[in-house]
Amino acid sequence: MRAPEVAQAGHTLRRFPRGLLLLLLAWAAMLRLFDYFESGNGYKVRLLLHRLGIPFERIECDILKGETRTPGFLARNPNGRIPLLELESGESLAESNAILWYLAEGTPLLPADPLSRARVLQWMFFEQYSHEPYVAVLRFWTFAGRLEENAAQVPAKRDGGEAALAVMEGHLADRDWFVGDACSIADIALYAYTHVCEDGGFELSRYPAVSAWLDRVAGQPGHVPITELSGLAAPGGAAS
Ligand SMILES: N[C@@H](CCC(=O)N[C@@H](CS)C(=O)NCC(=O)O)C(=O)O
Repeated sequence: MRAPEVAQAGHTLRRFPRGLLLLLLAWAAMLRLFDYFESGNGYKVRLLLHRLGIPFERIECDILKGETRTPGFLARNPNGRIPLLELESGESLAESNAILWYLAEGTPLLPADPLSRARVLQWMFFEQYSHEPYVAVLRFWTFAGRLEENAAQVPAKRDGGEAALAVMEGHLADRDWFVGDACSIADIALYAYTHVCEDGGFELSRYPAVSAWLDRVAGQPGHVPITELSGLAAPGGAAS
C-alpha cells in the first residue's frame, strides 16, 4: 500500500497535462547561466555551450546595478560575480574557466593526456592572471565610462595588455592552437576578451598571428558571436 503523501503527489501530478509536465521537468533539469551581456567571462561559457550544443537558459544580471551582490546571489557565489552556472542538480559553479573545464570534460575540447591537460590549465591561468586583468578591465572602463576616474592606472593596464598580446603572438607564430593541434578550451578562454580587445584601445593589426588565430576560432563549428544572448533550447523546447 502506498503512503498517503505518495498517493496525494500522484493525484496532484495526474491533474497536469502530460505535455506540460514533461516541459516542466525538462525546464527544471536545464542548466542555467547567470550572465551579463557585456561580459567576456560570461561569453566564454555561452560560446562553449553553443559549441557543444548543450541546452541552457540564460539569466541576465545587471552587474552595474549590484544584482550579483544581493543575498540571494551571494548564497550561490560568495564572490558576487558572474558567470555562474546552476547545474541540473541545483548546485552552483562559479569562475568562468572552472565552468569551461567542467563542461568540456570528456569532449574533444579538453585533451585526455595529463601533460596536454596541464598545458590547457597553463593558458587558462595565464588568461586570468596576465591577460584578463588588463585587456578586459580597459574594455570595461571604456564601456562603463570609468577611464577618467581610473586615469592613473590606465598606462599600467595598457602595458600589461600589450605584454599579454605579445606573449600570445610569440606562441602562435609557429602553431595554430594554444595546446596541441586542435582547438581546446584554452583557445576559448583566450578568445573571449582578445577578439574584442580593440574596444579597450588595443590594435589587433600589431598582432598578425593572433589575428589569424582569432579567425580560426571563429571558423569552428557552432561558433556564436559575443552578441548572441539567447540560450539554447532543448530539442522540442524553448530557451530564453
Ligand atoms: N575570475 C572570474 C571573474 C568574474 C568577473 O570579474 N565577473 C564580473 C563581470 S565580467 C562581475 O560579475 N562583476 C560584478 C561585480 O564585481 O560586482 C571569472 O573568470 O569568472
